[in-house]
Amino acid sequence: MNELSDILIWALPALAVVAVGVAVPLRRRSRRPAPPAAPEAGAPDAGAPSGTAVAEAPVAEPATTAEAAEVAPAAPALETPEPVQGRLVRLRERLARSGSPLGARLLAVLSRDHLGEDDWDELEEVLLLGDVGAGPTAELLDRLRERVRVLGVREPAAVRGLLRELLLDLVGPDLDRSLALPPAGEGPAVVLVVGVNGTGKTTTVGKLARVLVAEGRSVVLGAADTFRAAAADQLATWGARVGVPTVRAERDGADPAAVAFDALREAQEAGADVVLVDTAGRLQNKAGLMDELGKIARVLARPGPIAEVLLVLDATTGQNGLRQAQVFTEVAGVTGIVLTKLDGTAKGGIVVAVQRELGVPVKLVGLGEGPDDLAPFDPEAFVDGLLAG
Ligand SMILES: Nc1nc2c(ncn2[C@@H]2O[C@H](COP(=O)(O)OP(=O)(O)OP(=O)(O)O)[C@@H](O)[C@H]2O)c(=O)[nH]1
Ligand SMILES: [Mg+2]
Repeated sequence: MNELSDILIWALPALAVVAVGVAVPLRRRSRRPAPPAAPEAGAPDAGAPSGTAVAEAPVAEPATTAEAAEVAPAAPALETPEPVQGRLVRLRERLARSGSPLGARLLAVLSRDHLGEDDWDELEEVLLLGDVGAGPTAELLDRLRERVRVLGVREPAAVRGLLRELLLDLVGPDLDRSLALPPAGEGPAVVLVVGVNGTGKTTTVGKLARVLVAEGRSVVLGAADTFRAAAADQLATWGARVGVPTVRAERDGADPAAVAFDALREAQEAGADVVLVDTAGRLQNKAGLMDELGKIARVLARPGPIAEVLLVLDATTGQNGLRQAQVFTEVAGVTGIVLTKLDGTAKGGIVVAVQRELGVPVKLVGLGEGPDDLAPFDPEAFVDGLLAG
C-alpha cells in the first residue's frame, strides 16, 4: 500500500508534468526582492475602454526603487520558480505537521486492541473536529465498522489500513484535478480566480503564474480587483518577479470587467498561453460583488469558454467558508477549488466537505505564504499527511 502511494505521489498530475529544465534561464535570488518600481503607466492600447496599463516585465533587481528608474536592466534578473515535483513531498510533510492533532488522535484510538462503543464515538468526534463534515463522517464510520466486522479485522495496523482506504475513497482518488489548459501555443486560455476577501486569491494567482512559467507557458495577469488600491500593485509585484506582465486599471474603481477584457485582449495580442484574472473579494454589498463577477465571467467567455474558474477557499475558516463559497459557485460556474492555508490548520478534512457541498474537485492547495507554496492536490499524499500521527 505504501509503495503504491509513493509511486502515485511521484506520478504527477498533468499540471506538474513539465517543471524541470524549463526555459527560465535565470539567476536565483536568495532574498525577497524590493517591490518593483511603480509600473510604467505607458499606454500600450490607445482607446482601451477601461484605460488600462500593462506593467511590463521583466524588471531590474534594484537595491532601492529609486535606483530602478535609472538602472536599465542589462540582463533581466528574475526568479526561477521551484520545480513543481518537490512540492508534493512538502505537502505531505506540512500536512503531517499541521494535521497531526487529527492524525495523532485517530491513530491513538485505532491503536487500541478492541474498539468499543466509546472508541467509535471518539473516532466520530475526531473526524468532526477535523472538519470532515457530519454526513461524510457518518458514512465513513458506518463503512469502517461494517468492514471491521465482516472481515473480522482486529489488529490496529489493519484497521488503520482500512481507514486509509475509506478516507481516500471519500476524497475521491479518481477525480480529474488537472487544470484544463490547452497545450502551449493554443491559448490564451482564461483562468478566472474568485473567492471571499482574504482567502488568498491574489497570492494564488501569483503562485500559479510561477507554476505556469516553470512549465514554460507564457502568462498575462489581469488585475480585475479595482476595489482596493493596493490590489493591482500586489499582483504586479508577483508578476514582475517571474517576468509576467500585469494589465491593470489606471485609476481605482475602474470597471473590473473592462480590465478583465483588456487583459484577455493583451494576452491575445501577445500570443500568451494563459491569462490569469484576479478579482475582488469584497464590495460594498454582496449583490454588487456577484453582479460584478457575473459580468467579468461573461466578458471573458465572449471569445470562447473560460478554461478554469478557480474558487479560492481558506481551509482555516472551515464550514463557514463553505457556505460563502456556495454563492460564488452559483454565480461564476466554478470548475475547481484552491484550498489555501492548509499549512495552518488541523482541519484538513474540509477537503472532503468542500467537494461534497460544491460538487467541484480540489485542484490545488496552498501550503504557506512562500512564493512556491502551491501544489497540485494529490489525494494519496493528502490522506497520508492526515494520518501521519
Ligand atoms: N499560511 C498561508 N497563508 C496564505 C496562503 N495563501 C495566502 N496566504 C496569506 O493570506 C493573506 C491574504 O492573501 P491574499 O492573496 O491577499 O488574499 P485575497 O483573497 O487576494 O484578499 P483580497 O484581495 O482582500 O480579497 C496573505 O497574508 C497571504 O500571504 C497559504 O496557503 N498559507
Ligand atoms: Mg486580492
